[in-house]
Amino acid sequence: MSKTELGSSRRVAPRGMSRRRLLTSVPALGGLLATGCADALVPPTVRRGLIGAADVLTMSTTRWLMADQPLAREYARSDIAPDFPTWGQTNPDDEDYQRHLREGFVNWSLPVNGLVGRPRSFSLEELKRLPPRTQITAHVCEQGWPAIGEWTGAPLAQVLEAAGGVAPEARYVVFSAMDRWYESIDMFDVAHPQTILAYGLNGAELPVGNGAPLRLRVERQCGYKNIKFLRSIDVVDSLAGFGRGTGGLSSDYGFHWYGGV
Ligand SMILES: Nc1nc2c(c(=O)[nH]1)N[C@H]1C(S)=C(S)[C@@H](COP(=O)(O)O)O[C@H]1N2
Ligand SMILES: [Mo]
Repeated sequence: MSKTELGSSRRVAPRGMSRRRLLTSVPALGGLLATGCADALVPPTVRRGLIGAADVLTMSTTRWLMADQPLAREYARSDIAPDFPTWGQTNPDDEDYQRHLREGFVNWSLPVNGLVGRPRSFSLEELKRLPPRTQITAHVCEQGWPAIGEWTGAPLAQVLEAAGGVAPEARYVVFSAMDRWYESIDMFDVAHPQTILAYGLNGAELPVGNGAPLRLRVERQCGYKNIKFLRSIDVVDSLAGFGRGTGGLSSDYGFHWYGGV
């Protein structure tokens, strides 16, 4: 996929943004900045040249418009796609993954490491015992297809809370997958109520092709940020040490780190 395709899939302002919303966003942004939340405006990785200027402008404008954390649009049951597509990796050949798949994921667990009060692992059952959230949203793949699905999962903020909460110096959450994909998001998206670790799709267990047993749903970002087949989570103050250090496999290969829809 070319960079232009990626760029064109992003909109600077969410649809239906009114002048009033714009104006009420300003004090909210002030609040963001007052809390020292500059990360919310500038990506950790900026590409070279003109497209780098676009990286900064796109993220800062989007975040300015979203300073009060609006929800991504949620749809009706009747809007759900009959067959949610599978895309990219659909069944990692990783040995551990294949074993967990055979065992029905009963021995799988998600380590939550790094800058949390009590680093620990969560079994699927433990994640399901956290207050769940269900949302019918549009998945927008940067490669040109959207699909509406109903996702159920544990809000990421709840998971981190159950791990003792995040330290003040935490800046990003890094997600590693069983197919060696990794991605990261900043605390602004971590805190959003629609950012969930999903174990269900359309009222059923998350299918293998869609990332079983657990995937990220970060509804205000493109398809590629919604990482499937989660292996572990790290709460960090720096993205160095993961892959090529840009904060994701996609950004390692030249995509914008911030995939705002
Ligand atoms: N681990 C992992 N996560 C991934 C991918 C992948 O190949 N591996 N593909 C990404 C892309 S580009 C998209 S569009 C969505 C596709 O999700 P789906 O298979 O549920 O449609 O997953 C994203 N997350
Ligand atoms: Mo995608």
